[in-house]
Amino acid sequence: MKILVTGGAGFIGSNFVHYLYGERPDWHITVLDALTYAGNLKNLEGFDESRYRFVHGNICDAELVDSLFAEVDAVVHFAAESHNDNSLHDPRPFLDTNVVGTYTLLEAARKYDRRFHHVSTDEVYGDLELDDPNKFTENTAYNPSSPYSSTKAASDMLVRAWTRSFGVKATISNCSNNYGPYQHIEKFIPRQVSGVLLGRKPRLYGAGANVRDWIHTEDHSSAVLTILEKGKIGETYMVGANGEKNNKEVVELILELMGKPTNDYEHVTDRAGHDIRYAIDASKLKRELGWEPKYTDFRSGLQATIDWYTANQAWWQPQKDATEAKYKAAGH
Ligand code: NAD
Ligand code: TDX
Repeated sequence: MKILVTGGAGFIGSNFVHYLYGERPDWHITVLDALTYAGNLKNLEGFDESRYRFVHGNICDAELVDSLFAEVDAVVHFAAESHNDNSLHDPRPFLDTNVVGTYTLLEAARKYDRRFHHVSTDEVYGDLELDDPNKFTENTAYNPSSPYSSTKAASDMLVRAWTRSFGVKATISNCSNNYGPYQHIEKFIPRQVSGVLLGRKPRLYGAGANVRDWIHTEDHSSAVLTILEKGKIGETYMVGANGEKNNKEVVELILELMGKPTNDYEHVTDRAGHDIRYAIDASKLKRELGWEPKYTDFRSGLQATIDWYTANQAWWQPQKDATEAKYKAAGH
């Protein structure tokens, strides 16, 4: 099996490549990544050249994409502009990569009749009230809030249309918030952990009541591989691990695990259009494909993540000042 992984130098993509490399020793992996601010070749060290190659390029480059699709059997598509706050400041790259990039890949999947798995997010469904007993399912109506989530929703729609109209052999997964190693320090958990390591206080948007449904990135990887191998063409699968926590609880736990007073944080300007709550019902994936998450103890998963950022300061330190300068300009 020869597989192309787009966005494999980012957070979830690189964790997936490490997972796949360990789980499927007879597969050959090609990573296509543009190495934007979010991509880092240090995330992809230690692979044998006979089983892995890196291609530096853009998913909007139709000629390059065509040549790579010609050589592989299947594609897993992680590449995206992924940060909501960036999308509020400058939406254009989100349109280019998330919409035009996905379109470019779909045209190649159609031409070469390649198996295509599209990695998407629960944010396409908008948000839930804090007291809503329902969770997102595969049948929830699309209702995205931000430029980021609207471009991901658009990309999901393109995948569905290319499957129905052109017979592209595609599946889609919509996953909740991931955490774990190699996550860019612009994101909530690594921003706070790296800040505390530098003696700074965590910064909570608004009151901190917003809820996210956390899943360890390794469980996302196992879900994607399960869907790639066993998923039914044309189907969508929700991916989540019953990890609902409000942001204040997460900050307090980070402070506790890092030996600081649990009230030692600041409230800062809220995000415009900030989604209240995400919650995933992953029962279809469990029932139909037999997937189960393994890393469901958030406390120990968070402790391991804190340990990783503590041991890998050289990995994140070069990006800290530029990341915080962007936040300062936005009042966060
Ligand atoms: P990330 O920002 O860490 O990584 C994105 C990667 O894509 C980077 O390596 C970047 O260089 C690459 N990239 C960006 N534009 C590109 C382009 N035009 N051509 C080629 N490569 C390009 O993102 P992530 O958090 O790892 O998210 C990966 C995927 O998972 C995204 O599709 C995202 O929507 C989805 N997702 C993320 C989460 C989450 O919690 N982070 C949850 C659910 C779904
Ligand atoms: O400093 C912060 N303080 C804070 O309170 C930051 C950076 C965030 N927050 C809040 C906003 C959110 O409620 O924490 C929560 C998580 O924020 P992000 O890490 O920016 O993630 P989110 O906006 O929930 O989106 C993430 O999950 C879904 C990923 O970035 C997306 O790519 C994925 O689709």
